[in-house]
Amino acid sequence: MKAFRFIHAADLHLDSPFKGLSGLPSAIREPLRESTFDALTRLVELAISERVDFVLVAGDVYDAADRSLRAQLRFQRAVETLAERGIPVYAVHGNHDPDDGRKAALRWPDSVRFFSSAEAECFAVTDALRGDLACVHGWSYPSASVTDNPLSRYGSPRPGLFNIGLLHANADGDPDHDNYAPCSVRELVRSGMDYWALGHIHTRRVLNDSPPVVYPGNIQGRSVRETGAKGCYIVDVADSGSISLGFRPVDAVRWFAVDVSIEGMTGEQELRDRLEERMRDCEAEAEGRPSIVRFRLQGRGPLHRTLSRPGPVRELTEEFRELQRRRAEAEEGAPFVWIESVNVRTAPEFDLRLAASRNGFLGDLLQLSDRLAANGAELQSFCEQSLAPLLSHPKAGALLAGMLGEERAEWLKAAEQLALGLVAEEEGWDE
Ligand SMILES: [Mn+2]
Repeated sequence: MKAFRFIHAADLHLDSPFKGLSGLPSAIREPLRESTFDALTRLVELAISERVDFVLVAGDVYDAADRSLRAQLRFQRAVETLAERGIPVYAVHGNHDPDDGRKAALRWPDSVRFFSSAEAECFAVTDALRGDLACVHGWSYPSASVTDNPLSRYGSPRPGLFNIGLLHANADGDPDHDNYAPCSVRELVRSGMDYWALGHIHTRRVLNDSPPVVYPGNIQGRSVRETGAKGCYIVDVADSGSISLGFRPVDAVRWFAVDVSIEGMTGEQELRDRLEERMRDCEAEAEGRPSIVRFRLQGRGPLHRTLSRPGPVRELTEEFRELQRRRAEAEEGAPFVWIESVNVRTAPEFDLRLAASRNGFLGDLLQLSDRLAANGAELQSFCEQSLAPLLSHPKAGALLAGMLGEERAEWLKAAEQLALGLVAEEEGWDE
């Protein structure tokens, strides 16, 4: 077998809209809006500097089925740049950019292969000097929702070649993602392919070592749910056939979710110092990139009293943002650390729950809260009843209905703590 190396990337989501950020200062918003494109540029630079033989993209090249022209032009430019260096690109389309989506009439270089959605295809990767290096099997989503097992479409591996399966799918049914093209890791392992280049799950993970079954994750985090380094794998296949993987970050802006405990803090200064320290940690970890961070304040302590009013946290956040905005405006590409939000989930130093459980009225309230927390359906209908006037509002209702699904457990906890806190204050428990 001939030695070669390739890049396995997935879920480029080019031109992701980054909703909800319209209120950001432009020096913060623009790098974020450009981040999926900048990550693509870094991917191309990496392919060239590492002299890879080819690049694989395992679906969701574009963020939306109606693919913006800008996204298509940027991808075209990327494959053209790679073509000039003799690096071909193999791509399948996934649930975000299915084959029935809107496509601009563009001229693509011969070096890029978009796999058909009619049937799985198999392309041999051929090097002018070394001959056939590998064989890439792939298939694109015909429409957004593919719910049957895709494996039956894939042909058998070609004997004598290194066989790669390029597939956008939810292997082993990750419950956090839409269950498109469900299949099992066992089936993939048994298929006879030498490497499974998967896409769809945005978190990087290696599901099997031999043969490798791999999700590289997306190349750029798109929200606070997609934190940490994002990038691709460089895969080296030795002439002995042994395979080694190296992760390489290419993200342009990095997201962080950081928990901070208020335990032991007595005043605002300590909170400010701690947040500043954590922002410096983010900056160091982001290695020169801008970062966006969501803080979650947790734990028990005397500072809870200050934090239970919205003012102090908001004002502290605004001060930090102002400094970072100035920094971003002063220098293009500055590694600013923007605070996305600060969620307060703290509790008073004094264990209100314990005290309240001994109080008749509050004891009942806690029992109700515990029962609702343990029963999703009951909590759902409780929230619907309590929020009925808001839910019937034409605009607020739709917004709220979406949040109700995801955040009702947090709302219940917050309501419980608020009720306990108010009664405790009234009755002077913690004094
Ligand atoms: Mn995706």
